[in-house]
Amino acid sequence: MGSKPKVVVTRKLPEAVQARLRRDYDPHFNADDHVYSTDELMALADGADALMPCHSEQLSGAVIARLPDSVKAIANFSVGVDHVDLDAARSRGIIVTNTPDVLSDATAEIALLLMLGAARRAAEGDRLIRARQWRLWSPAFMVGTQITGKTLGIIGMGRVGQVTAQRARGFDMAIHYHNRRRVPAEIEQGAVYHESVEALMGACDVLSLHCPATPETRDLINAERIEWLRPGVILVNTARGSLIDDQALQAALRSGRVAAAGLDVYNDEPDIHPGYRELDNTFLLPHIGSATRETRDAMGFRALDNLDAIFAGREPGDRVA
Ligand code: 8YV
Repeated sequence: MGSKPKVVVTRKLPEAVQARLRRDYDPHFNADDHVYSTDELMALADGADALMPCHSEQLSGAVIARLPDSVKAIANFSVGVDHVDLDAARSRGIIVTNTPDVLSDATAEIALLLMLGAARRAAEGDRLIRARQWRLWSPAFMVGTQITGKTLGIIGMGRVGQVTAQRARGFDMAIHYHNRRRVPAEIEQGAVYHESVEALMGACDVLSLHCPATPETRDLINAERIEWLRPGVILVNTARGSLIDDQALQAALRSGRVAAAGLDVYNDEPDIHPGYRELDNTFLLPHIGSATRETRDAMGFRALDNLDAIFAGREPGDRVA
């Protein structure tokens, strides 16, 4: 091959990933790591061979329609691809890839952190101390819920769901799950399959969301389905904000129908629904599921493996369109 392929890297990536990009490609880096407007992205894409975006870039059908013909690939630095209109990419012959597997451990860690943080009122305790409001200790003080030995319901038994189940077994949790299809016994490891979301919801003490954001899963947790939950359930979301109807969840958190929620993802990030901030029984993180040094490197290398395959004329390992 003659000149190196031009790649627009939309956000700041780890140094080791940028070094490999410099070695093998002609990269454009985003010096101050701001989120590009569509016009900026189009100007940068002019003459580029590929984009390497994050979930912060909304590559809607209209945006993809405007991409120059030079762009042959979109190698996402993310496992979720709900920010990309895959049909639009397909219709323009643009190959799209993602980065599965490499963020499952990190994301499952955050799911467990949220579970524990919500159940044991971690954020509330932290706030109390910082505000110099901790005045007494009493057996009745800050009593939470124990997760040990409880039943964990997992919606979406994909890679992250499976690792979360495995870690939760360390807390002697019984695993129940719903998935589009039942998974094989060696993956199930004794987990109880529920054919419907509603049946699962009535069977668990903690519910953790791990399914992709699609039109079908939008508002999966809505007012109607919340009625199926066991009173006092703990809800955890490390998948996507669109799975939750914010108003409905906040009403359930206010009434205690849902005891607490641990959330890492939201609708309209970072301008999340303000109601979550007002509630004491929410444990909130700013979309850091995969934010570890190890995982960020691995995501970048995985995206680059996909680009390498594409520009070598091979089928990329993680093609989603
Ligand atoms: C990433 C994620 O940090 O990979 C995903 O789908 O949600 C996050 O863990 C982000 O998407 C990177 O673009």
